[in-house]
Amino acid sequence: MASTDLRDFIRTLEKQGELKRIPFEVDPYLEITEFADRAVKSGGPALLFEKPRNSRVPVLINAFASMRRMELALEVDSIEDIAARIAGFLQMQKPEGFIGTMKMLPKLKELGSMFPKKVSSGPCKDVIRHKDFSLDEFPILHCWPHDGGRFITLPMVFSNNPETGKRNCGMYRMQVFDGQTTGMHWQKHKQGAEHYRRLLAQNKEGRMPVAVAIGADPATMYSAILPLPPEIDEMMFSGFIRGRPVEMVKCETSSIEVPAHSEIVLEGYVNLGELRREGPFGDHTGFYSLDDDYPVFHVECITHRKNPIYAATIVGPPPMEDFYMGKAIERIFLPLMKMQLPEVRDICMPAEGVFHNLILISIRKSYPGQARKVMHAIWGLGQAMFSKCIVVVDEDVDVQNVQEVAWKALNNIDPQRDIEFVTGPVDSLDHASRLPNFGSKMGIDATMKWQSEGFTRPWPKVIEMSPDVKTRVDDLWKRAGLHRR
Ligand SMILES: Cc1cc2nc3c(=O)[nH]c(=O)nc-3n(C[C@H](O)[C@H](O)[C@H](O)COP(=O)(O)O)c2cc1C
Ligand SMILES: [Mn+2]
Repeated sequence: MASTDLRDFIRTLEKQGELKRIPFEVDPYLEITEFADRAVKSGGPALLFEKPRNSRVPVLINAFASMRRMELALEVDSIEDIAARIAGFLQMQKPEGFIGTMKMLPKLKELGSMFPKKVSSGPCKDVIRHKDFSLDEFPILHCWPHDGGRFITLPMVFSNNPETGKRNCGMYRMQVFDGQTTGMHWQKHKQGAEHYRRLLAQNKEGRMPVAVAIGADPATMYSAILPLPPEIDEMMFSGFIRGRPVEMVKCETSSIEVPAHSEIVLEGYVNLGELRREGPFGDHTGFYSLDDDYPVFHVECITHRKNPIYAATIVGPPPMEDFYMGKAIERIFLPLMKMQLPEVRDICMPAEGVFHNLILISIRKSYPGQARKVMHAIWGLGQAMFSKCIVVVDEDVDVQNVQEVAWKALNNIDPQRDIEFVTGPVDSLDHASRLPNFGSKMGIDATMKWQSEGFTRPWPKVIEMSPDVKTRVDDLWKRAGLHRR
């Protein structure tokens, strides 16, 4: 049964030995970061700080910070199970006869459970505060020494597309400016920014309603980071993962809906045209992202549960919690990518590549130039457009083994011939590109080169010992008293 809310998930983590409570005072100013960083880098548990300094609200951090915790969050034995379920739907065929139709019913029921369910109230309305509230009551982290301030780091930011009315939920950090005001760091390419642009085009003076939920059931929190196509509702995807609809409740001050089981909800608006300096922020690249102008979020009303719990994460030099969240994205989206690019066998985004800097991809090559076709397809595929370096290898290379990729790819390339540069949009966090959001990207065709690609020299085999010799030496090895390999 899917977790109902954050508390349910905390109980699960605790039962599985995946959570440590910290019963004494720790400072949300830098100290919690140092705890979380050490924990994730040493394979430690999720942390629940029961007494953050200057707040009565406990802080949960690193709840997703290992593959095991990602599996518990998404209630699967392996993240591949979700990929397999998606593949099952993509390969669904028209049923044959009565028995075929009957066999399909569970799948249809599964589809029915995806859709969010509107409810009239929920625990997030336990306490409703229209005035006399302040963000200072919450233990919002000051993450790194040179950060521009305190940042809400794990928010689910809800807005509606002004043209289609469709909902979007994205995770965009929010810098606290004062008790009622924050930044809204939706980057240019993201859906929140698109809604803002559409509204601004219609009405330069108006307001854009926005609601921010902090802490909910883990699948719903997680769905906020998924790179879904713009018109796909993250809440529906969460329902699909959970096998149970997400219950949504209307805000007090706008028609935006938020998960009814949220811990904390900030309701408010963004003034169209109002920008303010945001940052710097110690980011998931491992560098401080530079300060820049971003929209401003004004909080009008806060609703929360009785004794709310504040959910947070920190990002920084990899690997951090977001690496595990991203690894799950890599696995979940592979079947969808394969639908567009059937030659793809596997992909890997190593931690050091911080997602957008490096994608390793293995393909089954069937025609000349196919590796380059795959690169260009990836540069045209949603947020994968940010991929700064794409390395394409043949299917015999295990891309999950970065050492194997480095060894084979570097042997296989003639750099001038096999590296292709393109220019286009780059990640907003890229600090090296010639311009913000615009720069160059590189694809490396490290597949074996064919005659039909103009390569006429012979291509050598990889060295391997013959199996009979291996077996013989297994015995001799033991006779020699050497340890078995
Ligand atoms: C911890 C964390 C923090 C993030 N912070 C931001 C951010 O500040 N701004 C941003 O544009 N994207 C941020 N992202 C990435 C977006 O959540 C992600 O690109 C998401 O797919 C955007 O959703 P959208 O396509 O609905 O806009 C963050 C992701 C994580 C995991
Ligand atoms: Mn979206």
